[in-house]
Amino acid sequence: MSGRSKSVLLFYADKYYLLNQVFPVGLDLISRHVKRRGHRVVMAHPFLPDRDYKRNIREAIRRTEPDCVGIGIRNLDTCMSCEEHGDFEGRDYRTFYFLPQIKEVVLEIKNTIPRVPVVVGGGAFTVAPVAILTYLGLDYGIVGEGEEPFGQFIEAFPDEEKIRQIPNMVYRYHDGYKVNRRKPYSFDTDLTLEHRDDGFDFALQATGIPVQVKRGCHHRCSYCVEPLIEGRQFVFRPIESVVNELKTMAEVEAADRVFFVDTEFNVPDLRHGTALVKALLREGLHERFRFVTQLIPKPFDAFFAALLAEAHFSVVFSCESFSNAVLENNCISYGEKEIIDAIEASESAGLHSTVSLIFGLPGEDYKTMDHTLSRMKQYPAGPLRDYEYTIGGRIYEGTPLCEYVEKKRPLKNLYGKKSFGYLLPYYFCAPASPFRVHEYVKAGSSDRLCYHKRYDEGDVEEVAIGYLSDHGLWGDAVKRFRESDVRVQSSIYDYLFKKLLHFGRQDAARDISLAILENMEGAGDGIDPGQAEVAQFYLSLL
Ligand code: B12
Ligand code: SF4
Repeated sequence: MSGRSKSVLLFYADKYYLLNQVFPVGLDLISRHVKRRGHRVVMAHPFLPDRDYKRNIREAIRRTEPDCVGIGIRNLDTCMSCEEHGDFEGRDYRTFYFLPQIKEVVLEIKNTIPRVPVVVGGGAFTVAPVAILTYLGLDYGIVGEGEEPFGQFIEAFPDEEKIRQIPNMVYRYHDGYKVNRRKPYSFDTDLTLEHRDDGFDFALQATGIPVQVKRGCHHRCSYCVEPLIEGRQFVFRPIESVVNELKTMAEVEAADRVFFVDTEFNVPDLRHGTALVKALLREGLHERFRFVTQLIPKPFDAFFAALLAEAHFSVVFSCESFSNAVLENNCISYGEKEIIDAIEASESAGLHSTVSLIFGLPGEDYKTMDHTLSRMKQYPAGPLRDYEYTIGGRIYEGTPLCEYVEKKRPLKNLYGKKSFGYLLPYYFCAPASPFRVHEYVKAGSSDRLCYHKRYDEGDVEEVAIGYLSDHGLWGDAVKRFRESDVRVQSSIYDYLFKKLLHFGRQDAARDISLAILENMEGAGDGIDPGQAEVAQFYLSLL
């Protein structure tokens, strides 16, 4: 470390976390790195635990008195054009759009501590850094992998000359911004996240423990931003380092699901994935965890499918379409045959797969949609297979789809608004509008799909209680639990009870058990009666 130890506050500015709790793994890596350089770091969520984000922000600032604030921007929007409960809509599309809320967060931070530097980074930020900094009215950002550059920034600030030398740095320059060249990344094998930030424990149980095995993707699927975020060159993490991390987590974390968060688990070939899965089996980690990851249908074979099944994986195949015309049109590296082979190989191996599709990409017409729908009928959803789909291609800056739209201007297929950096939701959709394509697909497929997420008061309350307990705010967690209705109590009871017990708070554990039992009497339908038995049983343990 150079200079004095600094206090750093990292905000995970993802409001969608209230609906879908994904652990902030990128931010946690940054936190670890900065701590190792000798600084103090606190990670917080601006939208939790209170409904008033301004209060959350002011409270986090009061507690940490930061010398620097980092904001992680993971998602700009949900990439989905037909969200039933979305908060942003236009002609024939509706989605969740997060940037306006992030701007409010920034304004509140700036109002509270105007002299403290704010640095933004994260996957979504990396896609359109200049437009996002302009929109947010901020001076600094970091593109790509942020550990080292963020550490350097903290130590360099306020020396502008030094800041300008930092790789990956984005800063004001003349009338605009300058984006420094990205430094090639390598995994820091000494810096494994063997213990994740406790403040977001709830997410580990909800959507699994994220673990990255490599970075990069060399493909050019028209709509995809991932090569922009992670680069086209692959950077592999030594298998031993992944296995060591998992072995430690097996001891210290309660969650039993691991999500390998690579772009695709099987690019560029099967070698690294095969070596990893064999190591998981050798170490018996498949007996402790279930694993989830995303794959493309090629390269894939029966041997690999069997290996994944043996290691208790379930996989999500990015297939996009069964139509070769659509696949080719979008520079997708596999064809229908490879998709079918992968589906069949998975089924034969007993490997659970989710087939992920996009309807409405360039080249789509009613014939190609009918073809995909007929294949979905031929390979229907069942115990070993699910489908999920989105409609239309979200046009992001720098993607081949964006270049295509710029060049060809297919006006009749464009929905939403073109804006600087393509920040506002903007879609290509053929042969009709997103809503119409959605209707057509729904009529042609009865399989369960996913447009129902919304900010439900009860769910948010559950997440807030989880967050309070993750932050050791026991009194507030118990108070909030007592004030919640029985549905919320029922969903968070198990989690809260175990946390309280783990931290030696028997009285509070008893308190919430008695509260839920009292509330369950006469609660009526919709509440699992088995819950009362669980609470009785837990009480008997105290
Ligand atoms: C795995 C994954 C998932 C998994 C996560 C599983 C889990 N348990 O973690 C699942 C399938 C659940 C998922 C869900 C969603 N995802 Co997703 N996901 C990814 C993926 C492939 C990897 C993310 C990841 O964990 N990377 C590993 C970490 C270590 O890397 P990182 O985040 O980039 O962090 C580094 C840098 O960005 C930087 N950094 C990060 N934060 C900060 C902060 C500061 C201050 C600084 C300086 C730097 C910095 O440093 C970090 C360390 O090097 C990305 C695509 C990608 N390749 O990035 C999409 C991606 C982020 N997801 C995306 C989307 C849209 C979603 C959903 C909204 C989908 C949906 N409709 O439901 C949800 C959102 C859930 C939520 N609440 O956030 C989009 C976002 C697009 C956009 N521009 O808005 C992406 C880019 C995919 C895509 N092709 O478009 N996702
Ligand atoms: S969709 Fe998958 S294979 Fe295609 S570019 Fe994106 S990450 Fe790579």
